[in-house]
Amino acid sequence: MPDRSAVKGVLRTQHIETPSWAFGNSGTRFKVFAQEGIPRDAFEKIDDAATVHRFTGVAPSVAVHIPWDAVSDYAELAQHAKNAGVTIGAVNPNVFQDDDYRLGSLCNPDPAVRRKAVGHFLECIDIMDVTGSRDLSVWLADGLNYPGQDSISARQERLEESLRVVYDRLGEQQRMLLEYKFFEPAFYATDVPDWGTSYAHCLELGPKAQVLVDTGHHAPGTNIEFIVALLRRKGRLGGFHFNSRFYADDDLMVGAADPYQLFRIMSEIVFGGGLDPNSGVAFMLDQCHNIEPKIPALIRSVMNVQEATAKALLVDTDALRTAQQAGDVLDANAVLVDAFATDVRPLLAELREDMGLDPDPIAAYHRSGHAAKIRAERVGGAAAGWGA
Ligand code: AOS
Ligand code: ZN
Ligand code: ZN
Ligand code: ZN
Repeated sequence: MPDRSAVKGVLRTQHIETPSWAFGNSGTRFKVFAQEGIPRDAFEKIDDAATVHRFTGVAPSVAVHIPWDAVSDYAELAQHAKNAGVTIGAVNPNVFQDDDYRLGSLCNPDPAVRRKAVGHFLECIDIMDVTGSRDLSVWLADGLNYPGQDSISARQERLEESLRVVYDRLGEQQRMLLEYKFFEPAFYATDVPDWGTSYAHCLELGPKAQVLVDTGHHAPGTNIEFIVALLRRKGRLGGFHFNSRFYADDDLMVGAADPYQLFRIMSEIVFGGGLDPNSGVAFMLDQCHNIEPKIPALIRSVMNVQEATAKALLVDTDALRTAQQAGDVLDANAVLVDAFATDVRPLLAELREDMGLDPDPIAAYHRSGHAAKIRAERVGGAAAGWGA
């Protein structure tokens, strides 16, 4: 069995990035339910991310979305993050909320619109230079609603050309993470629908282009851990957008819908050496908390990732290999299931105490009075929410 203190040692080094947009108001196309105490600007979103880090100890960075988090001085934003105890992580360009993008961004048939979208990506890399961010997270809403609407292959060519310009602007230490999603907002064909399309573009672009796996972006029944294992083997797994789904891109808390799937994904990460801080696998959350309070939901999400990771680290790999080599199907499966069935909460409580944290981050947050404090402080301002 893996050694308890070694497991804790690895868990200390796993960092889980929170998304700035999860702290703002969000909703569905039916209704956005406004909450109290919501951040009024990017600075306050960073404060909330720092709060999540303060209680969990393993969420030291926050991803930003531009222009939702646009500010006049990014050095000041980065300094603000530093003072709060976190850093600015991935920069997410937004090329889906402008009238010009009705027919797409990097794949748009109009070269002027493509230039505008590429220009926004380049601006985001300028921001990364200032904030010290490593990753440009690229998700495109590009696609087609109707067969015949545009040429599928011409769009791939435009995509290739546009991504090349962006890729060539990346600095030595910077990367482009290309996210895929099989539908929505386009419903007939999406221009980067699956890991294979993303992987093909990344291969052509070069080693700084890596695939980003959003766990909510697959058809029901897709074996996500297979994708993870394959991309990891090929050295092209840039990271995750974690969330859970019952139906589509639900963006619910990671580990809520199917903790066993999350465990299987994390097991492939462990088997593939993806927890090594040098592996370059970024663990990011991409969630929306439409009806539940946001900060506790993000604390819970970080804990859920930690629990799945702890269980994956507890897999008895020697026993697993022995059973696999002996062709013992049931024993091999039992080794995995045993690890999944282990209650790792005492181990994680101990780890938190080792780190000088409260063993129960959610209870500690509620006791802290922080929710009442931000409710009082943040009255009268317009909340900076999803799509703000
Ligand atoms: C969209 O479905 C993707 O998951 C993107 O990562 C997106 O930028 C993010 O969810 C914010 O809306
Ligand atoms: Zn995502
Ligand atoms: Zn998504
Ligand atoms: Zn999602």
